[in-house]
Amino acid sequence: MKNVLVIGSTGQIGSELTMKLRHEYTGDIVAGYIRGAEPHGELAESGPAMEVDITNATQIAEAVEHYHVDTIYNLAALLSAVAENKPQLAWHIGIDGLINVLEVAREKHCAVFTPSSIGSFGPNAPKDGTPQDTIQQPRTMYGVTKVTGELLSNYYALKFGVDTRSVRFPGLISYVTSPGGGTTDYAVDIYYSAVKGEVFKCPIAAGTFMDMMYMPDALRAAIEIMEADPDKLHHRNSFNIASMSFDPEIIAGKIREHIPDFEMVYDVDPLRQSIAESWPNRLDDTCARMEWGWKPEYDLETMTIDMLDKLARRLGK
Ligand code: AKB
Repeated sequence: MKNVLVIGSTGQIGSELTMKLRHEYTGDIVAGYIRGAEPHGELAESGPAMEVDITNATQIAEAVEHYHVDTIYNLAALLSAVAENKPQLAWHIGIDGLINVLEVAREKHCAVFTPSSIGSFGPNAPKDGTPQDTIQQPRTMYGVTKVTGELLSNYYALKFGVDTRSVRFPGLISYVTSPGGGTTDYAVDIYYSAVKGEVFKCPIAAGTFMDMMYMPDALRAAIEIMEADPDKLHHRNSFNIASMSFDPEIIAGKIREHIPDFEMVYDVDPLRQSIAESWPNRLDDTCARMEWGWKPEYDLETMTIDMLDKLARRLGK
């Protein structure tokens, strides 16, 4: 049995992770939300929900006490492009919020998962096969909060024995909840355009490679890392994980294998393009594979088949 608090439960990852945790564990899986982003439908009806704003330490502590929470999934964050426009808010949520979570976890003995990202690397990290341990000097506020979050989480593990763990997520692709404000969002939006029969305007230039992952693999990673045997973990915050890397031409070509008249034109967004160019092309995830048995199940082909099928059903196409 596990009692889990998911902070940011109505976001892109949270909405699916909360439901998966409810299917896998018998305890209370609490959907933490902020005002204006309340859970609806199955998420609201299938388990407890509570207002938990990550910037409000009292709300976090109350939820943890009330539900005897042993594990916190901290999914509150502004994605990379939005964070560049609101850097102070990105820091407030990403770091002041994280300190709140870590302090409650220290006092109440909770384990904590806080995702990092490919965005924690900057232009001077090796671009291909980016190693687990290498230079992390991001040029974005999103990346600054991710690197700081990794260091802070490791600090709480070493200094106070808080069981903090994390993975560096690639761009996540899902047909359930849209991301919003990320640099990798185009790889979700392209499927919507293809299924709707629209011409896709791509904000990222041809030849720009980034790591991507299908949501079912990402959810499994978030659960498996928290269940991993701690004695086998040499790293904690945060593990490189990878499953596929492509540029806009490759994903468009893959979609055309299924929808031959799909059209894409380029309308490059300078902000997103500069962020994408500062990120790795492809991470090396050997340490995750060796330390806790990480293995992705989806590649571009199997993800594309599933995305097109599920989206066609959802959009009635
Ligand atoms: C973003 O694009 O900001 C995120 C990420 C890669 O962390 N999807």
